[in-house]
Amino acid sequence: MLTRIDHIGIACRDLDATAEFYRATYGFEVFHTEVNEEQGVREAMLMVNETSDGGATFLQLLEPTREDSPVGKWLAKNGEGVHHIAFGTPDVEGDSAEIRSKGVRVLDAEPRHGTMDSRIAFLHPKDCHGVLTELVESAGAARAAAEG
Ligand code: CMX
Ligand code: CO
Repeated sequence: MLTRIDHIGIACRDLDATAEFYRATYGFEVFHTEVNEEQGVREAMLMVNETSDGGATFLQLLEPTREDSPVGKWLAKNGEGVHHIAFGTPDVEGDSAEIRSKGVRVLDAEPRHGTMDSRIAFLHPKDCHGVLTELVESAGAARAAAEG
């Protein structure tokens, strides 16, 4: 069951300059930074709020590490802007299977490594009315579920 918005992914050309815009304009501080070579991104997570299931809601700023990555290709075509939305779940495998059974292409046969030790899976934007959609099982949400 999807329980919250985990993050909104925003493609940018200059991660540090974009993070500074969010700090100066809204007061959002960088909570975490990471390079995810598998996804081809350098990213910064800005926390907007915490949630009761052990997860939180973030903005995820994404700078491509290579031009042929999903974000690199998307930036070349569209310029900077909102790239994807991500829903939080305590059970990414279960939700992926259920959503797949409804005819939506799940791009990741097995969940992949996401930011802050989360486990993630993407849904094809063409099956989601044009919105690239990510499912996220955060390490914190998984812990909260295990503790009951
Ligand atoms: N949102 C909406 N539509 C998108 C999209 C996006 N982010 N990215 C691509 N599309 C659309 C394109 O506009 C294109 O549509 P048209 O055929 O109508 O022009 C179509 O999908 C195919 O696009 P493409 O440029 O040829 O790209 P690919 O098919 O090679 O890849 C996708 C598209 C979604 C399969 C790929 O981007 C992907 O696997 N994404 C998941 C991984 C990812 O995005 N990682 C980065 C974020 C990491 C993180 O959040 O941690
Ligand atoms: Co994301």
